[in-house]
Amino acid sequence: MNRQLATDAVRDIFRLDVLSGLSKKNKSLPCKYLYDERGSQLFDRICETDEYYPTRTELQIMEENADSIANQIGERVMLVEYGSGSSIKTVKLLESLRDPAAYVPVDISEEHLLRTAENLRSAFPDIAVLPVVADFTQPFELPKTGCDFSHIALYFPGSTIGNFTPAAAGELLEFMSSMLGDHGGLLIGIDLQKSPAVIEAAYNDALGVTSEFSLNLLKRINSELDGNFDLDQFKHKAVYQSNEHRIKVSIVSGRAQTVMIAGQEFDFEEGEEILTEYSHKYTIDGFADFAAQYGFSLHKHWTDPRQYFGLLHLVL
Ligand code: AVJ
Repeated sequence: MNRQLATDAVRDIFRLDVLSGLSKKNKSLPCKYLYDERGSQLFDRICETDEYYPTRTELQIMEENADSIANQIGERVMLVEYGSGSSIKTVKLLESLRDPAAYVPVDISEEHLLRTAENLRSAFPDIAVLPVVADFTQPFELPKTGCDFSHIALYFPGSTIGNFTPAAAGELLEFMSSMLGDHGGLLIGIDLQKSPAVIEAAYNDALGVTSEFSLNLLKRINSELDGNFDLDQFKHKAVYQSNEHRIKVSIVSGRAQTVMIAGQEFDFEEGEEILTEYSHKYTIDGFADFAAQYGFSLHKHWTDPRQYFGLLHLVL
């Protein structure tokens, strides 16, 4: 497939997903579409806000346990990262691993991915950096490579698993286990349950970066799908749902209004919400039990002194 056809196909799927999500009684949009070029940049800025603790906490855990993590993962690994974004934490991991053979970042945001891959190539000339542009929620192929590696380690940091409903997270774990075969393991970051006030603040930063990140999805629909969302008439909202142990992020219509997208009309009532993201919070034991249903067992885990975040090494 040439590049233009590939781009058109991606655009078609985006349009179909948006039109079907907004046609439902409870409107929703898939959170993976938050990460266009601008969205990926905004996410990096979210990680810099005072309130958003997950990224810096996970990084701190990696820094303080680098040797122990590297020992668990083993030598000559092919590290496959799901949803690599800017690979901030990966640099730390690649530095600590023993003689890593290859790094395969997988991400939906092509430009961002290729730029990051280029930077890592110059920083780590001895590691084969093999980026894959893919939606990792769908099965994808690992790159064919001449480099010899002894096993695969899947790296799924950032608590991205939290965006999945338990059913979808289960499917992903199943797919991961099929990719791993008998060897290798999964190093996964999960955001832990804690005071709802701390969690809610992380998704409602005072500078409004998270709000801009959410509303950027409407901007993207306007420019890529010929939409006419009036961005001043929609608001970001994030609340913690204690029973489900999750943050629910939505975009709320400020008034009754009609929006045109790709030639179709969508009516909004005042206060009507578009669900854009869930971010589920787990306990270490809760997640280990969950993953056990898909054949994984918890080998070792690391956390921070406040127990805000967990990094788990699971093997089949
Ligand atoms: C990248 C999915 C982990 O759920 O915390 C951050 C995304 N959304 N602020 C999260 C996000 C709003 C983030 N993940």
